[in-house]
Amino acid sequence: MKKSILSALKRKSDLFVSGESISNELGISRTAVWKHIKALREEGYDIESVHKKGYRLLSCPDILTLEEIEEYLTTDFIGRNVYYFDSLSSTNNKAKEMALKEKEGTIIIAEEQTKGRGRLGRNWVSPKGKGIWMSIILKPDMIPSEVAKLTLIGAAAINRGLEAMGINSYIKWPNDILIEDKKVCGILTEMSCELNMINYVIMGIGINVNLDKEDFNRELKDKATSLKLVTGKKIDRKRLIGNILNHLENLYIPFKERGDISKTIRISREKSILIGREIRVITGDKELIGKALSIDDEGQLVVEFKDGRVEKVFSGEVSIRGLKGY
Ligand code: BTX
Repeated sequence: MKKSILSALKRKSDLFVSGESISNELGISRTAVWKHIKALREEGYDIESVHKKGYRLLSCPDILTLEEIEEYLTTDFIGRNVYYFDSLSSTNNKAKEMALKEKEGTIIIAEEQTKGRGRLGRNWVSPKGKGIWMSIILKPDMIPSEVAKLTLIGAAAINRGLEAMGINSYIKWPNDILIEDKKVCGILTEMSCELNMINYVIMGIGINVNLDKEDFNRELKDKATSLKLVTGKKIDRKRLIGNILNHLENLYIPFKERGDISKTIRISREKSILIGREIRVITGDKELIGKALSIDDEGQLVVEFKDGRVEKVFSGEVSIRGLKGY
């Protein structure tokens, strides 16, 4: 009901809607309308009420509920079911708890994470209200070894979503997005599978949107940045989520239906920060130095090592030589 009232107010944008018309349209009492208006105000909606005129929506809060992001979505299923939390330990953990019974495309968003995770048990800084900390539940019908490609699809979608906001970024294969050589976003893809089938995949995306300098601790201040810091202005998180999810669905569908990742690969190559650079490849406790030559059609990084061997790296840790922390 609260959602219907909000839609009625949004439909009229800056005009008044009378309490009577809302109560007639929805078949509820005027007192009930008032109660829902009060609840909306508590969520941060600025609603003016004027005697004999009714209610007028003055502004919406900067929150990432479905009601707030859906006007930016053109997707069929990704982001059409949203679970929104004020605080979670990790959206990936929550998504895992829910994944089996939720439909594909469901997303879990939190305003803050108290134990946000990176790869290999590393920590992901996720301060309240300043980023996009979300996990997307996907259920592709394919063999588990294909899952690494989903991270590339996620990275390409984020790159395109940022571009739609006028922000240029680079992809550090396989799971980071960099701007000005600093990390602005990371992807953590996790899955549950049987020998030959995937039960579900959780694509966790963390984007530093409106973080300020003081949100980054000493370890991060030289190697991480936010969209606000690089553009010098506050970025609309709702529009950004919409752009990313729209691109994600466009890139995901051909992959899910036909195994086609050609468009993702094109973006990964065009926006790669690694190709042509000296890199370190870390596998287990081994570290090798080489030059990133290209990304092949399967999404593997082609590296020429110091001894002249040319090999494909499918997943793993890669850092750029000479760049702090990368
Ligand atoms: P990663 O292992 O590639 O990167 C983790 C490393 O990045 C950390 O060790 C630290 O050096 C650095 N780091 C930590 N926080 C930040 C930050 N906010 N910005 C830039 N650098 C940082 C990358 O793992 C994958 C991160 C995924 C995060 C999302 S958020 C939603 C979802 N839920 C969850 O718990 N994780 C994912």
